[in-house]
Amino acid sequence: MDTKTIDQLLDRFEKTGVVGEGNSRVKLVVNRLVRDLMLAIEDLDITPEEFWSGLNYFAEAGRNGELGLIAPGIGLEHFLDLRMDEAEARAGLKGGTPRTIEGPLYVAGAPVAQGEARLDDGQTAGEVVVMQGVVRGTDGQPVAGATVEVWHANDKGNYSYFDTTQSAFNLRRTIVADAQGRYKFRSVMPVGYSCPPGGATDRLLQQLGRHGHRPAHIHFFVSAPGHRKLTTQINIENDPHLWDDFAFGTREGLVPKVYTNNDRAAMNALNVDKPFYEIQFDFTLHADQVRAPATDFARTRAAA
Ligand code: MBD
Ligand code: FE
Repeated sequence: MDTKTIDQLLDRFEKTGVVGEGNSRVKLVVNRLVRDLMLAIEDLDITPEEFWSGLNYFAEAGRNGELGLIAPGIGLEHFLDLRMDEAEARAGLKGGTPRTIEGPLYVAGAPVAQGEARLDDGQTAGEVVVMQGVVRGTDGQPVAGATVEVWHANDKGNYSYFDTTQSAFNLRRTIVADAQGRYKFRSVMPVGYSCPPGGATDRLLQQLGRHGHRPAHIHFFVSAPGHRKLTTQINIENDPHLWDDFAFGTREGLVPKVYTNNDRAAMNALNVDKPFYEIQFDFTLHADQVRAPATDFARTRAAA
């Protein structure tokens, strides 16, 4: 079918069964996506079998909660980040800690701690890591009382809540920075996540000739009144997948040095008998900016 015929068909569809105005934005977006899909079916000569297998594929992915994993896996979540970067640049925003994808594994409602927290429940295997830093504005001034939400995987790459073998909110906290903008936490070193084997995302990636692994990382939402919410992650250096992330989340500026602390007194203070890791990382937030799209946009998330 040629494009003109497709457009005539769509024109008829859009005028059939009309009972009211509907929502103009939804109409615009849906009509566009349907047209793009029809053009793709035509150009690629997508067979009925392929069409229905694709439809049922998405149905299964939805039933199994994997749509939020397919979005980063095909690069769409990173694409949204790059578009937000462009919008901020157009609004004249410069500097600030780079954003990167949230992913599908945040859970709202983590315990709140003042200044410092221990993220692991004491029963979680893994090497001890202490991470700390300061939240600042782009003017370099500390942001007193900034909120640092942190979440990460355990030493098997699994996240509490989704992995029901872990205790509630294990490796998840909301840390309120002190009057000098400082936050600090102790936890256990995460290992990179892998897509559930045999699941919708994993099978798709296999067909694309790609793996479903992420490098080890720690997620953050950093927010404060008068500032743009920052969604980001740090990556653990030397991970084999550091620059080969199936979700395209690794960015320059988000790979801090990981130090090994083997000082006996420091080990005693943490009650550990082995050297532990230390990471220093400061966050820089942009001030509120009406000329750039909001970064604290609504998104349905798990809550416990
Ligand atoms: C993750 O842990 C993650 O951070 C992303 C973006 C996708 C899947 C799993
Ligand atoms: Fe993650």
